Amino acid sequence: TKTIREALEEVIPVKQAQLKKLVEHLLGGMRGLKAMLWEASVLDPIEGIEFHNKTIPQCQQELPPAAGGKEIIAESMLWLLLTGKVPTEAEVRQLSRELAEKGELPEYVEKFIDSLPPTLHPMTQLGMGVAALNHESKFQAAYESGIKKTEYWTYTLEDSINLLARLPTLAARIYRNVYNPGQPIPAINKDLDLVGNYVNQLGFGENKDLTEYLRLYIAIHGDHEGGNASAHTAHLVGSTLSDPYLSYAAALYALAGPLHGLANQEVLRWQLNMQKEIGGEVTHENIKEFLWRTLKSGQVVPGYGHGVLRNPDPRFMALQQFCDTRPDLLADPVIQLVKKTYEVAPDVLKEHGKTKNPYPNVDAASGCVLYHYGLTQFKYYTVIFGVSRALGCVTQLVWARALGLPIERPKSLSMEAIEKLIK
Ligand code: CMX
Repeated sequence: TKTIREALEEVIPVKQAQLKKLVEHLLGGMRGLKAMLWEASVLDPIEGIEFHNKTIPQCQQELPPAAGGKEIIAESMLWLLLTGKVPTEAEVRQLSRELAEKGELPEYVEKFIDSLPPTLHPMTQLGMGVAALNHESKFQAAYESGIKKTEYWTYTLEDSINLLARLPTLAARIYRNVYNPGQPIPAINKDLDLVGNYVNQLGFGENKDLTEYLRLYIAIHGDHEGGNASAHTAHLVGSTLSDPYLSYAAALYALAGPLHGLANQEVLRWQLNMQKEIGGEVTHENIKEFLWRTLKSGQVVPGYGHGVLRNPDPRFMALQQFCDTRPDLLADPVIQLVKKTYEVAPDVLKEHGKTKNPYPNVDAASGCVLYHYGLTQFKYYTVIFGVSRALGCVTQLVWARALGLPIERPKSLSMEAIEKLIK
């Protein structure tokens, strides 16, 4: 008698052989398949992301910053994503105040998060906290009481604003519990923007440069059209009329994968290993050798490649530009290493010949600046991405309900059915 494992060991090679014969587009992760409506942003393979037809430099010019700041803030970006319009400064300040007023966590969520082991990955904790917030869902309560389809979007918007308001408070609490337990967390300042409060609660409020960096970081990570794994997950789960909390919790677990948002944690680990191996003498040759060692050991070069982009990611360029204007960042050895890696990695990846995009994506640059400013716990980096990506995901949830989009239900095929189709 076979065990179930032995039975499976027999079946897997047969199916693997069958799979090899099948056409690529059906098996290539749906790359290039046009199958989703997503209003807020469009990703051009060459030009990169545009938010309602505005490039990142245009957004940097047009969107109101925080009082006393220069960079785009989350509220301005959210307004643009949701409405397609550039907000006035007064509109942005009003939105900041609304978010600050709604930012406190319910006590049961605080207790729940505080009860988690600090060894549990911060991303796992974030998803759990967001899912628990669904206890508060106005959409779910209204749905149970029997609302009309035309009213769905208003409750979705209310949940979305509450979620966005609480997400940084939750993320900061996780940071404090894991890395700085026992220290009091400052109260939300109602006159400050969302990210200003987030940085305060993380314990870095004195650092104005880090605050500005995180404002930019969170605004430009906010949306990357609909097909990326986190956005698509939120959209799929939301299409079942799960509320924004549950939809976004699911999205966070897609973001937590190393091929997606976790890459920013991986990049820093990899660059620090490179620094350790290379030692004092950082040359293009040394970096090249390290890149080849990574590739020959069968690993991907983290922070390089992309499912859609075929040029350096403009988000990477925007973060590099932030560094270029600050001498302390330019002098940092890890930031210099990231820059030098960018000078050689595309050619190495081209020679390696596998990836369709040998250029850096946003994750190649994002972590090293956090590291420089003392936010050195790189397991936490994807959480910051998670605070940001909610901007685009909730925008789509609101519009999907406003437009009455249906539950997603694509057709799948067995191998036999595919073979019949292509015969
Ligand atoms: N290093 C080495 N090999 C790479 C590579 C890289 N950075 N990027 C892609 N490849 C390989 C793929 O693994 C694939 O190999 P196989 O044919 O053996 O499976 C081949 O090149 C073709 O892949 P592709 O079509 O160019 O890329 P995909 O669309 O399949 O994947 C991505 C895109 C981002 C997952 C991939 O480039 C990757 O793994 N990059 C490193 C991880 C990373 O930086 N992820 C962050 C992306 C941005 C984000 O979502 O945050």
